[in-house]
Amino acid sequence: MRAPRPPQPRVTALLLSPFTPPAGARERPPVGPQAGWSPAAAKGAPDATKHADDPRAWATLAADAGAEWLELGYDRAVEVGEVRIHQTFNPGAVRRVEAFDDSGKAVELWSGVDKARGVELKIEPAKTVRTQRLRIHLDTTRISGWNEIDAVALVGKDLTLQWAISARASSTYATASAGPLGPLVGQKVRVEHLKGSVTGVLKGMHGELIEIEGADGRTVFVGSGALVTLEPLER
Ligand SMILES: [Ca+2]
Repeated sequence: MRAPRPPQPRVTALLLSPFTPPAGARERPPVGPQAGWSPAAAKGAPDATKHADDPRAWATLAADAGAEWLELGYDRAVEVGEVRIHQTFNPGAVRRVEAFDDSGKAVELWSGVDKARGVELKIEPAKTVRTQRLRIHLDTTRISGWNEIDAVALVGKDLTLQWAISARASSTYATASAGPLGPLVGQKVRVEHLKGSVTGVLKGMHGELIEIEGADGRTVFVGSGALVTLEPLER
């Protein structure tokens, strides 16, 4: 008589959603959370090649998903004289720029259509706002293909120029390294693992670790060896 087989893990997401790269996906996706096209690529002075798809610039996960944003932090608060956005690939998708004032309130500096679509988009706000945090809103359906941003300068009315020291974004192509889970990145999922379960947004996969952001804002990593099921809650 043969010993009963141990229960096999059910990995429903992997079975239901075999990995198919999105149309137009790059041939060699980056690997790891620090990989190319991450929000961090928009920190510092411009270093990406102009008019080129370059991992030294930030790119969204999907090329033409619609509303996306990039938020940048600076060392010192200044009264905004100018914002210079370096759009190094498929420029023209920026639709609005906001600055967060000292109280944390978002103040619109500019909104409209970037008709020039040059590498450098210069915004000179009419109003006076003191800030050290900017948010750049894009409508990626305006210009097809990835709309990459290499760097954003905050120029003060005192003529000081600063490059960003921190950055975060609505999405990033860096998470394309999630491999088979790629199609589910950014979606709400329920993960059952050997010690319980967690519900939250799938942020990506880093080696053997699956990153989930819970509703309370806490980030949880589940080792793929401990994964029992991972199922999308939304389609
Ligand atoms: Ca850069």
